[in-house]
Amino acid sequence: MKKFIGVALAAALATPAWAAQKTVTLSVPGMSCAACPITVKTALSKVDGVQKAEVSYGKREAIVLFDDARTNVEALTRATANAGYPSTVKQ
Ligand SMILES: [Cu+2]
Repeated sequence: MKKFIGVALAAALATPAWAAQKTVTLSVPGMSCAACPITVKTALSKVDGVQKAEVSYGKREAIVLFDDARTNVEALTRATANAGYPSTVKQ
């Protein structure tokens, strides 16, 4: 228990004070079957700084929660493109 608290504290201290969680919605028009969102989600989840990725096949979009001190929207769209699904930011 004591060790767990120490680790959590170290992680909290390592996070810069200006780090902010941001959410972005990406349009991913290339998804063509129910398995595609799994590939997109895996690609987004592998990006360092991504906390959560929700991919909707029906809407052809991905909602990504990320730490903007560790990654950015460009890295996210690059990750989906590298997985075979180019994406753009949905306004
Ligand atoms: Cu598919």
